[in-house]
Amino acid sequence: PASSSSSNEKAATTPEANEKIEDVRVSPAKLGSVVPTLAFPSISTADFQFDLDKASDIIVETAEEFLPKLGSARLALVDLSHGSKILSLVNAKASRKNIDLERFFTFVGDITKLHSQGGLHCNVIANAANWRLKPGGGGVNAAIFKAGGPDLEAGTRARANTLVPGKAVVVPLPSTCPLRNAEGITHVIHVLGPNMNPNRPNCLNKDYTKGCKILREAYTSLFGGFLSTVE
Ligand code: AR6
Repeated sequence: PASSSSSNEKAATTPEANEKIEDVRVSPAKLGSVVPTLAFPSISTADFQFDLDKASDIIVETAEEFLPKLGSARLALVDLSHGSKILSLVNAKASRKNIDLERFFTFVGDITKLHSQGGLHCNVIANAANWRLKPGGGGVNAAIFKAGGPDLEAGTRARANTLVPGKAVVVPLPSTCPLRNAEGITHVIHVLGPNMNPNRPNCLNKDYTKGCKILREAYTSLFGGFLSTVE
């Protein structure tokens, strides 16, 4: 592990010098095993039909705002395919800003299998939930509830029965939960984003003034919830 490999160097160098050595030597993959990391899907941009360009602005801006509060913790936007448009937009916009790209990055994979299949260790994952906090319904919600099993359902119920758009709820996972055993995930944060799909509840009928406000609140609530698990 990273900590033991640096113990000899610590004795021989000043703390400042030692920190520098660790910065260069420890690979991001190794850091992944110790650094608190939130993996999150793009909220509202698939089933809820939110505009991708507007969503990518909000993701990058809220991440930029939270990174200084998060210490060394990392934020990873995840999607299923290398062709993901939201990942490309966010990558392009983040690279134009003064953002630490080691702590804010995109990753391709199934959010329920990031450690076992993708080699990325995230201790917290976010879910793009529905207002009833119910399993199923497709998308990332169905995948996360399936992977979390009854423990995730019970843990969710213990915290909340419903969610309003723009809000998030943090659910700690017990040691029996498969997401915790197999993937090292200690918390799932359910987030309800704004809905632009006329076939789903609370449709905003393309009102992007409201929609953008709610999506911004959703990410603020999500990153704030992650911050509470780090502190
Ligand atoms: N791993 C990573 N990303 C995923 C996965 C996965 N397993 N599955 C989907 N995505 P969506 P929404 C990406 O539709 O738009 C649900 O039925 C996907 O490519 O899951 O907020 C709920 O019950 C997209 O980028 O969420 C709600 O009713 C992102 O996750 C409603 O859909 C979000 O897509 C929420 O709709």
